[in-house]
Amino acid sequence: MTNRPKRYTITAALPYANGPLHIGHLAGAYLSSDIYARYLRLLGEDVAFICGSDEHGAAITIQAKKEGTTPQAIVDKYNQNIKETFEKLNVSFDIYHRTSEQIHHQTAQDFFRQLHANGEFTEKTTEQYYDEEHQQFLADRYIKGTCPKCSHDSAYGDQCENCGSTLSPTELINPSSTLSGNKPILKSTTHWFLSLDKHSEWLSKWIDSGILDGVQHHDPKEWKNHVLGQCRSWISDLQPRAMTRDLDWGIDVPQELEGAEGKKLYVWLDAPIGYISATKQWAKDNGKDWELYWKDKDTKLVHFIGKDNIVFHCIIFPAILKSAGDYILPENVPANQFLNLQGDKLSTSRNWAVWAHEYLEDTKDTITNNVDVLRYVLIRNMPEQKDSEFTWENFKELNDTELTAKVANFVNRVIVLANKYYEGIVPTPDTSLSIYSGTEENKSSSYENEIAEIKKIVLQCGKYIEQYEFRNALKTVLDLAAFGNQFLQFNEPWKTVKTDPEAVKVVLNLSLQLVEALSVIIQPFLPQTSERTRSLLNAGALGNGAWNELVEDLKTNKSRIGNGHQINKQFYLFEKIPAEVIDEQIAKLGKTEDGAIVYPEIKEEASFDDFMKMDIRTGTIVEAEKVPKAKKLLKLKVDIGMEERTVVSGIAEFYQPEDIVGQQVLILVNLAPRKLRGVLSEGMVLMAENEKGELAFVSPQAGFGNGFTVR
Ligand code: B3M
Ligand code: ZN
Repeated sequence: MTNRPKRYTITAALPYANGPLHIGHLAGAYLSSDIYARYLRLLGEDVAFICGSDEHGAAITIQAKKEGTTPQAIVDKYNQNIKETFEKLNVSFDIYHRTSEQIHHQTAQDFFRQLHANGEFTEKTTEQYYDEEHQQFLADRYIKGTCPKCSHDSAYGDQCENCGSTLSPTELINPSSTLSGNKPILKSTTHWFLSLDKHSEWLSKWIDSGILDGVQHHDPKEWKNHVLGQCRSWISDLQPRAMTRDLDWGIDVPQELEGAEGKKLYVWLDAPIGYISATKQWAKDNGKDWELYWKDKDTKLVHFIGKDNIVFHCIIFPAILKSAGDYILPENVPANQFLNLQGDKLSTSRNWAVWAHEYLEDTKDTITNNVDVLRYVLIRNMPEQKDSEFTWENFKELNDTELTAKVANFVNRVIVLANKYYEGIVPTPDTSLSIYSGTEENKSSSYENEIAEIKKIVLQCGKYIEQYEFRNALKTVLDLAAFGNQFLQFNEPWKTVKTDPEAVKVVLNLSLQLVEALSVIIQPFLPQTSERTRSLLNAGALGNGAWNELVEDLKTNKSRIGNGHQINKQFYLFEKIPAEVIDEQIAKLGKTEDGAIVYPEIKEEASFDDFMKMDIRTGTIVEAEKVPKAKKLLKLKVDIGMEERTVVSGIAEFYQPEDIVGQQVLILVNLAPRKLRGVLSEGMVLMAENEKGELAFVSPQAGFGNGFTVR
């Protein structure tokens, strides 16, 4: 074994308490962190697994406005909902805290004071967008506009969700306030900026070589490429970043500081400190010393997050931790990418999502072991290195062909045969007898060799988990079940039980040991299945250190399900899913709870003059081609009567260039021209978008001429 740290602090991104959890969240930060924490506990390690609700920031206040209620009511409602869902999914946090707790406000303010005292801030007065009607500065998410990078028309002030670029509000083209819909004005305001630029030297050394204060802190080769890539592109251009906001919801800037009135801490300063406050609370409740988990060099800190949180955890939070004093930094940040659903991006507003709490409710009587089926499918498809895809068809397929046909089938066969031949009493094997191997047909083997095979798989599984390769790790669990199935198949105890009963005792004893090993290594992934399997074996609950004990026992050939032990009667761990159950789930996508389609909200009122400003005309596409290296964009030539216009249009996912030449369209011809991927776009072809995000042309009646206005 490699040198292990004394303890682990494992964090999972604090979900915003502004809505329920969907499968994208689970496949992002939560199942990965749960596997890792569970595994380490099974190794007997000292683990603090930390999470909680992120209850501040515009994500909350915007949702409150949408639901016509207060931010407090929103966070109370969703904190409860999220916490319960995590419990039902058996995500094993040691604490699920809230950033609204007093202990957190205190901790975050103390950090701010410390950074302030250490001279980490500069106060700067800058011009920021302000909504005159609402008399409010517009932070990040309160501003929408066209993305300067990909021309997506509803990018936020801090980020474009279409192309993933990080933005600042003033970069947006045609910015508008999400509060009033008005064009915001610029107004000056003073804020505290964290001088990130001062930290770029040690940060880039730390990211690139893993060296911190002259010593090897971690091996950067163990970090994911996409994480390192994002970090490097940020480090090359570190700018001071405002750590306060003009808001009325959040943690107050310490009021003794001059100019603090009306200012709140930036949510990305506040939220990560939430990991520390949560640890304090947990330590207090459990008689532990929180400082060991955040300050002792022999503690390994790992942050589990989704890819949209990388810079905050790899650059900004480390800079804060280091500036504040003697805190440790993360040894890894194994961020996951995004999960898509049935061929499209997850979208909360279009209800293109599978909500965990709804799934659990919908399937509790129709899918056997429904919690673990969902966990299994999400781990099998975890977006570890690149975006991945969830489909209900694949969900059924994996349940039927892997969980049912391999795992449940193997365990069931062993339990049934042991009950049938020995009334459920574990037979005593003559370990000197020869039997067939589970690895290759007709290969003769021994009890000892087969135990060694099991051990190999168990060790491989652990190795993968330590490398954050959870998909591969889960595959080894499946390998163990497949190995067991083959072992039975090659030995055919049902044929030889009469002719060679002594060999059959060896085969079934070994099979029971295999089932027990399976119940251990499956635990980090499918905890309920582990429990159910152990109940079939009539074996006790797995305690801390159980994985180590298993490995030790496998090394010394000690049976873990002893001779003469009484097991229980069979029941199925998993069963095939009826097609209707899946069909029902597919039908729900893009609809509200009562089956109605989710229509976009009606926008703010526009005046007749606003409308008349837009010059919309009839036209016909006369040429179309792909834009190189842009999978969404087509370059079109549109005939508008008096001339031809070049337009770059984001429709490539729905239309082939050759199919749309001759298509009549409506085109906005007086939109300010702009360059996209080096091509000057001189207008916008109007498209209708449905609840699934599919696009369709809007055109005049066939044969209507080009160049005429629409009004
Ligand atoms: N709540 C962002 C998110 O949900 C944020 C994570 C905070 S982690 C400290 O994507
Ligand atoms: Zn964009």
